[in-house]
Amino acid sequence: MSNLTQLARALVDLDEELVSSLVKQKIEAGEPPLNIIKECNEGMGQIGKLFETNEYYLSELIMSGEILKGVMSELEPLLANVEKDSSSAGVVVIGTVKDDIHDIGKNIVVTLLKGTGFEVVDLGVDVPAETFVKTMRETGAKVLGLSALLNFTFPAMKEVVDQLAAAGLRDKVKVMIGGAPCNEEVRQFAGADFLAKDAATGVSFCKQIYGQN
Ligand code: B12
Repeated sequence: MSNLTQLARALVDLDEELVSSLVKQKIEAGEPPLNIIKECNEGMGQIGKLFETNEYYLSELIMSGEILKGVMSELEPLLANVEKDSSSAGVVVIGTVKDDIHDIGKNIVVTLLKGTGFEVVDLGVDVPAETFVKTMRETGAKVLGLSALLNFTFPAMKEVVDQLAAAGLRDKVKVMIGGAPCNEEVRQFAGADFLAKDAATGVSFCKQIYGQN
């Protein structure tokens, strides 16, 4: 834990005031918002580890989520301005899969996509596979983003992909997945097209699919 930055460390300590003042300082110093998010993610990862080893409990997890939401409310206006030049770049449907209510990462992706000119249909959290499929059919979107942070919700991602196939939509839709514990193995298991390790990579993928790169 010793190599954490001061900001990540403050987050792990759940020191809301220090986190807030460090973020403000960084914004004023012109630090890119995505770098600030990256630092925060390092802290969140560490909090996750402390939770796993029973040094932190659910209350600390909740608190960390609240602090991070505060950081995001500071950063959102800046993210929305990352790239303003494009008109409607395309439609992207996104949501957190069934039985999973983690949404901070997904919301970052939504903000970045909107800031890049995409029209985003955000289905929220705990979204059943049927809702994803219905929305893909209705919107004709070419990209579907699924977020999952719990190992036991990986099958829910696979369920969405399977139901897309059953509905005859699989070859019309590119599925990208994200969320801290997702890796290449999970992507293969779910049958998704793309694994995004961070929000910016997800946006690049959408640009690629909609032919902007
Ligand atoms: C905050 C938090 C919570 C908050 C969530 C608040 C909220 N509104 O989201 C609360 C307290 C509610 C919570 C609850 C639980 N949590 Co929790 N939680 C976390 C924690 C500490 C941080 C998550 C976070 O917001 N990270 C910051 C964001 C910015 O990162 P991110 O989500 O990964 O997103 C980035 C990328 O992954 C990517 N991305 C994410 N989604 C997507 C989607 C697409 C399409 C794309 C392109 C990109 C993308 O972009 C983002 C920005 O770059 C993690 C620890 C960790 N390592 O992540 C545990 C963690 C995810 N939780 C965990 C657990 C176990 C739980 C609970 C089961 C605890 C319990 N006993 O009740 C419950 C489950 C509730 C439920 N049914 O969903 C475990 C999961 C273990 C596992 N792999 O299965 C973790 C990993 C902690 C741990 N190490 O044990 N949690």
